[in-house]
Amino acid sequence: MTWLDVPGRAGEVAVIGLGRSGSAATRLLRAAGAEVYASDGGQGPGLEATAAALRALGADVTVGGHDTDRIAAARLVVLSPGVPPGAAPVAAARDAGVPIWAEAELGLRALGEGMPYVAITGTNGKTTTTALVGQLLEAAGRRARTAGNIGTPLSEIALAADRPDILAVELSSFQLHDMPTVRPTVGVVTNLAPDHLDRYPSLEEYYRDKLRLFANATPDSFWVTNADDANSEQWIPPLRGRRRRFSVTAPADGWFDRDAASLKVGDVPVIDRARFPLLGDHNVANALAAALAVHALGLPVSAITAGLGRAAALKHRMEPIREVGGVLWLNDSKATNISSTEVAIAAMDRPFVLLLGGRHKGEPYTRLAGQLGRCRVVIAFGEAKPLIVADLRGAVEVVEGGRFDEVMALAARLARSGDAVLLSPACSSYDMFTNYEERGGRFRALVEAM
Ligand code: UMA
Repeated sequence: MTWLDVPGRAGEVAVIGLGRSGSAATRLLRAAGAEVYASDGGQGPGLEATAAALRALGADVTVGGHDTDRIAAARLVVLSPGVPPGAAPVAAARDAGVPIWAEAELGLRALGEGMPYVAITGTNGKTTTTALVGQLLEAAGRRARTAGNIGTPLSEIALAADRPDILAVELSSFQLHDMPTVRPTVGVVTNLAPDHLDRYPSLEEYYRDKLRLFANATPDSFWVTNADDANSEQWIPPLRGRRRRFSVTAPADGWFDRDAASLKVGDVPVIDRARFPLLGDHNVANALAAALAVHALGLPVSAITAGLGRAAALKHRMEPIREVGGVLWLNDSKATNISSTEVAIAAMDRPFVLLLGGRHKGEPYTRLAGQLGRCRVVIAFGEAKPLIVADLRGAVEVVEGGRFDEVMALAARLARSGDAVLLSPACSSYDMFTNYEERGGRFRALVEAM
């Protein structure tokens, strides 16, 4: 039996969605000699180009729709994370009893049981934590790669000629939903908070997908969880294996000793807060999570100290762009839910103008109301504008913005020297942009043009 065999089933593999994951999965499947039917419901020149490249590799590709009968007859479906479980092609596969694997499941199976990986999930901070784990492993001389939701599909790693010796894998709830054999060497949950209520019928179902990370826990498993997060403490059950907790408020396995201004693993100082370059307590928590994860793998504290000292802010995550006329412009476009924006607000140490808006994801904005003490004004924009205005009026001054360049010009007028302008929208970007990266890129371009 090979990594691709599904007991009792034969025929072609159906790949659904041809973004980064579906495209990489199709290439991996073709390289493994499988017959592939790949389809995408979208249209456009980009998808046509992808389709042509995959056809050249011998895949049968449809764009602009899915042949659901063909998908229902497949031996296996490989699913892109952005395709919701209720979508017609997914429902067709499920109703016909076809096994469904997330693209990440496919990639990890291809890499084989021998590939160790740290898997990081959670609502917020998982990308930063994944990047930090990757940096710490590299600082210790390991040939590490980051993969998964952070950007590079696992299938792409599996296809690459130079095999890493360990991975830092970011997993979203969408991916975990269809990963029946996930079994990380070390698993990290950064925190659990409401998100994706546009896709999940309830919060419980969203959390349940996150908790699938633990489904195959063994006595050898290693888990890192957040002692400060009441949701994690409540929802994560007792686990097989060893569990370590991090805290920025009290002594724990990994903790922030505020009096000594030092990040510690147990009693051992790892790095002074002043030497760790990322802004905000939330990034101290991410650093502690990453430190505990690599410590579990046997990395020496000296390597952790060196790696954390060299950490750099990721794009679109509390990323300082530059100061213009005494106003600091901060790009936190990745904040696509309320709790992520709460974290950004908590990290602000000067007055700020907050750019809030985009496509609404289901949670009320009233939760932000009590935290806007330093906020000079909120500029509401995008589809969520009327909801934001209704939810925050009375708590803070709210003005309405139009197009994104007008929002930026308005922010420049309203901010005073010594302020910051914070793009931390608490919404997805899909009403005005292709994705959050494009939104953050536009923010940067407009600031650079000032
Ligand atoms: N599509 C269909 N049928 C449908 C719905 C969509 O064919 O019913 C097609 C679309 O037309 C599109 C394709 O599916 O062409 C897109 O697939 P995708 O949304 O899964 O996007 P990918 O490019 O494969 O990117 C995915 C992740 N995207 C999502 O989970 C939405 C990327 O995470 C990830 O980096 C990438 O795989 C590599 O692993 C992004 C993300 O926003 C950053 N993640 C969410 C988050 O962090 O909140 C979960």
